[in-house]
Order: sequence, then structure tokens, then C-alpha cells
Amino acid sequence: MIIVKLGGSVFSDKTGKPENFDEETVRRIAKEIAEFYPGKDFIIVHGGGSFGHPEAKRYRIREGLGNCPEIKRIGFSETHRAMLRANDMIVKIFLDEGLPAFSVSTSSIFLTRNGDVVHGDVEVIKKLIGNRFIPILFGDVSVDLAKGIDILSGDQIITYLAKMLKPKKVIFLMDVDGIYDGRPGQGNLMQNLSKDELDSLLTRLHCTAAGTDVTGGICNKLHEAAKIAEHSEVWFVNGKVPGRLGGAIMGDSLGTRIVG
Ligand code: ATP
Ligand code: IP8
Repeated sequence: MIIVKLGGSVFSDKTGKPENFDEETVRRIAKEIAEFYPGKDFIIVHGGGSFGHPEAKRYRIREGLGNCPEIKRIGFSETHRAMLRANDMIVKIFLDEGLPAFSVSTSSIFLTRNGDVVHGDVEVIKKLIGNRFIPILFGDVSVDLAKGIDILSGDQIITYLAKMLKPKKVIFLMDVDGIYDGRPGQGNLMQNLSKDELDSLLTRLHCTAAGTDVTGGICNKLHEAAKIAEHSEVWFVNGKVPGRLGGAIMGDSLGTRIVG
């Protein structure tokens, strides 16, 4: 089983207008996956990109229901709807390419406490895989046991799935070639990254600012990747460049690989 994170930076431009969508790139990614399906099982998890993040920020979902619960409840549902719009376009493209993609709403099967997963019902996902479907989950809002509501990132979902389902590989698709030892374009691409190097990189990158992301951007991704690497091979490749995903599936691609 291979879990692919379709990063929000790949299917949309997070610095652009809300809900912009790069259909051509998603279609090409679906075609690349189609070359390996049904020989291999896939789970896709996509991020928020220009869909979920602006709404989550506008309604300050991460602060919980707080003292304006009426507005927050509307924002919770609106943020979820923004994610459903992205999800629907992605699922449709996979179906067009002959892949049996099936949408699974993360917020219906996961519960969080202060943003950490405390429950995830993976039975449906296991059965979908058993019946040769390609489940497509997504970063989403979550019902939170401490704050009432919160946001659950696609990267956190993958950590949970990796723990429960032990995939062979997790491949993060981003809009850059992999993980850099500084800002992309300034630092060097780290083709092999050990878990120890990951820890020191998090310190060096001053992982505090998240830009437009409500879920912590590259820092959250690296934190989660360190946990995922306990259960699975982990790759970071450029989803905008044809062939990189296919290369990572076969085990030979330009990108970053976490080594044990
Ligand atoms: P989403 O959370 O919407 O799904 P994503 O999974 O595509 O998004 P981001 O959280 O946006 O990923 O992280 C990828 C971005 O992180 C890249 O666009 C890149 O510019 C930025 N970035 C910052 N520092 C680094 C670094 N050291 N190495 C790699 N990317 C970095
Ligand atoms: O982009 C965030 O998921 P991520 C989901 O994977 C929302 O961090 C709703 C902002």
C-alpha cells in the first residue's frame, strides 16, 4: 500500500485567489497513478491549499468554538464545504482517468483533542482497499473533544493511517523538489535525510511561522514525517514535475527520502 499526500501547493496556488485549482497537474498525477493501479493499492490524502486554509483562517477555527459559537458553527461547516469542493474536483478527475476513487470525509471518521487525533475509524478505509477502491481523504475540520472544533491536517491524518495500516511508502507531493536545508532556492536539496538530521533541521528552520497555513506549513509536515518514518518509507517529491511521483513509487526519483 502506498499513501500519497497531494499537497495543497500542488493542486492550487496558496498565494493566489481562493479556490484556484490546477486541473492539468491533478490529471497528470492521476495518470501517473493509473500506471501502477491495480498492481498497487493507493490511499490519497489531499491538503487544503487555496480551499480550506482561507476559510479556516477567516473563521479562526483553530481557536475552537470559543465565545462566538454561532459564527464558529457556520465557519466550521463552510470550511468543510470548501474542502468538499476541492475533493469533488479531485475525485472526478481520478474517475475520468478510470481510477475507482472514493471520497471519505475525514471529519466523519476522526476525532481530535486540542488538534491531536484521539480516534480514527479506519475500518471503512480497510474495507474499501480490500475491494480495490482508492480512498481519497483530505485535511478537514474536526470535532474536537477539548475545544469543540479544530482543524486536522492531511499530514496528521497520514501519521495516523501509517500507524494503523503500515503502508510500504508514504509520498508527499509538494511544489518544490524536496526538503531543503534552508528556504527553497537558498538552501541545498537534502536527497537523503536521517531522522537525526530532521530534528536539527526543525531547529534550524525556526519552525514557528506558518505563512498562509493554519496547520503549520513545512514545519508540521516535517514533524509528522518524523513520526511516519517509524512505520514506513517516506519520500518528498515535486508533484508539479512529470515522472517524479512515478519515480518515487518505483524507488528512484529526484527528491528527499527519509532514511533510518
Ligand atoms: P497543504 O498543507 O495545503 O496540503 P502542502 O502539503 O503542499 O500544502 P506546504 O505545507 O505548503 O505543503 O509545504 C510546502 C511548502 O513549504 C513549499 O511550497 C515550500 O516553498 C515551503 N518550504 C519552506 N521551507 C522549506 C524547506 N526547507 N524545504 C522544502 N519546502 C519548504
Ligand atoms: O493542508 C488543512 O489540511 P492541510 C485543512 O493538509 C484545512 O494542512 C481545512 C485547512
